[in-house]
Amino acid sequence: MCYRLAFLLSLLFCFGSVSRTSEILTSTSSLESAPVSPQVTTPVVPPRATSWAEVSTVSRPFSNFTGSVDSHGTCQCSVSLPDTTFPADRVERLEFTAHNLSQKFEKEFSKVKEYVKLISVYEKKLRNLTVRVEVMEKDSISYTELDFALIKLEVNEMHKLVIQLRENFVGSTDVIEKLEVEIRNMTLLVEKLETLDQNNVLSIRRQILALKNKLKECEASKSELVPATPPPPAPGSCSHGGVVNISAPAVVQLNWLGFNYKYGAWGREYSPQHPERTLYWVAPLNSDARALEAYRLYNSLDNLLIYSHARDYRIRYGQGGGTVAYNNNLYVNWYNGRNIAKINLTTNEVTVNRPLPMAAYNNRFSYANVNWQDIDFDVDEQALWVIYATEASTGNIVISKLNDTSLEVLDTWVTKQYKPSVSNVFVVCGVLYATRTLNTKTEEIFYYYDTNTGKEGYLAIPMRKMQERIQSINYHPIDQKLYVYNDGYLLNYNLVFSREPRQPASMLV
Ligand SMILES: *[C@@H]1O[C@H](CO)[C@@H](O)[C@H](O)[C@H]1NC(C)=O
Ligand SMILES: *[C@@H]1O[C@H](CO)[C@@H](O)[C@H](O)[C@H]1NC(C)=O
Ligand SMILES: *[C@@H]1O[C@H](CO)[C@@H](O)[C@H](O)[C@H]1NC(C)=O
Ligand SMILES: *[C@@H]1O[C@H](CO)[C@@H](O)[C@H](O)[C@H]1NC(C)=O
Ligand SMILES: *[C@@H]1O[C@H](CO)[C@@H](O)[C@H](O)[C@H]1NC(C)=O
Ligand SMILES: CC(=O)N[C@H]1CO[C@H](CO)[C@@H](O)[C@@H]1O
Ligand SMILES: CC(=O)N[C@H]1CO[C@H](CO)[C@@H](O)[C@@H]1O
Repeated sequence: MCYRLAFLLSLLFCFGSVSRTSEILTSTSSLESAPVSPQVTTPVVPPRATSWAEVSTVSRPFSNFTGSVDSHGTCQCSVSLPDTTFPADRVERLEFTAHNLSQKFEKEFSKVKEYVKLISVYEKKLRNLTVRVEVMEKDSISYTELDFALIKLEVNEMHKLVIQLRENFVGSTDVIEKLEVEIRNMTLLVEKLETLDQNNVLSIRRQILALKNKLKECEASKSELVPATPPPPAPGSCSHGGVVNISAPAVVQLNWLGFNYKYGAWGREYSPQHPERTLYWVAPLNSDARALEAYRLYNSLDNLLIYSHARDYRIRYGQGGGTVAYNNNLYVNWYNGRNIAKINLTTNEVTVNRPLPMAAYNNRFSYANVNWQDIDFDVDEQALWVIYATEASTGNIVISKLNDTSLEVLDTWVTKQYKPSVSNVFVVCGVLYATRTLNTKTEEIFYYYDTNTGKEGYLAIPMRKMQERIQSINYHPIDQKLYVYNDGYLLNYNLVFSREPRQPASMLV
């Protein structure tokens, strides 16, 4: 991947004379087909390098170069070059190569920095895991074999990664050292050659390059059609075309109550006023798959990973795994009805508890394979949402935007998708995505409803899972991850967004 010295030297041995003696630059962006008459030029030896003046739109001879915009708005200029034996082409190539090399150097260097960072992260994780194992060993009764199996798996994975990193790392330093030497040599070479440039061929060429750029600018300012490729969406931004793929799942851990607590939800609290906050919540249901009586908060992912500094709360009581946390409040379906409730996470007080109008409840229209989740809260960049079904919708998914303070319904959309046939849903940028089960190892994001446009349609994005049933899915707008409760395991997925703005749905329902 790096340049060889032999190649560089060969450039030196095959110097010849400059092939071109003059260049005429014109912009061809003008739509009129009027003939462009280039300025007449005579080859002469130019004076020593002088600083290059701004190219104005007025004709302005300088070092026998003229630049102008003609009556048709065409940018044009011409320059004469002296005939000389100076190997300008080759020097230029050397300069480009030097530039390439220094770019490669930068790239390799940033890689090394990244590896160093990664290694320290893994070291920390390993230390934390060791602590976890020690804790478990001391208190062996409350942990199952599975906990150990899970940890062993994680340690193994990390070990593999560290080995991989180290190999890459060694390769990189080698390459970097070589690159460094080559760049130094190249720079010296170019400098030496430049002193031999009696006729300022190089400076003229640079001026031509500058002119070419000016021409480009001139054209760009005329057409004002500058199609820039949009950068990937910033955290919390909706300047993308929706979900197009999803990563493999990362197993974060088993929920704190253990393997028997297969039902529930987890996520990271989102607050538009405090987007940086890292407050994680875990809300397993009782083993009846229905009652939510306890939840747990962690102030960081690190704490969650090692089950430390947890704050446990009891509530009386919620129902199902549709829970979400938003603006320091927990939102739940209240037990045995269509009431929805808001619980202050600082005080654990229920501050609002009111009916969700028309909502079906108590397992009337829950999700496929998941009971008691007739009412499912979701959070995205824009709002707090509640997903449910009504008798009027005959079980089809109804999406309502809520006032997160009062829990009043602000707006409602009725879809054509039957709720009990989807396994779960999440919302990103006002677009609802629904999943269904393909088999025991794979789920599929198969349906969307865009509340911004009222359009709905089908997708086919496979989503791997660790256990059979997806109990709940929650999205966090800042890290753009999904938080999935998978039969007791807490999973994380990264979403991949289309860079192009959303195109019209091709497959309307
Ligand atoms: C510099 O790199 C670009 C792209 O990597 C390549 O197309 C070009 O040929 C290289 N130039 C030289 C002089 O090596
Ligand atoms: C760089 O130049 C030094 C001396 O000028 C030479 O010893 C060395 O081999 C050169 N290395 C490369 C990679 O060009
Ligand atoms: C989607 O992501 C998966 C997992 O990262 C990858 O294997 C797959 O190639 C991706 N598919 C597309 C269409 O980009
Ligand atoms: C929760 O309660 C605390 C203490 O009473 C209060 O300061 C805070 O504003 C409340 N938070 C919300 C989101 O209502
Ligand atoms: C939400 O409800 C609160 C309290 O009733 C009210 O002050 C606020 O204006 C409402 N916001 C919206 C967007 O309706
Ligand atoms: C500055 C300079 O070299 N000007 C020359 C440009 O070319 C004309 C002939 O076209 C000469 O007369 C100038 O001396
Ligand atoms: C017990 C233990 O070592 N916990 C550490 C886990 O990692 C975090 C940082 O990521 C440390 O702050 C904890 O002390």
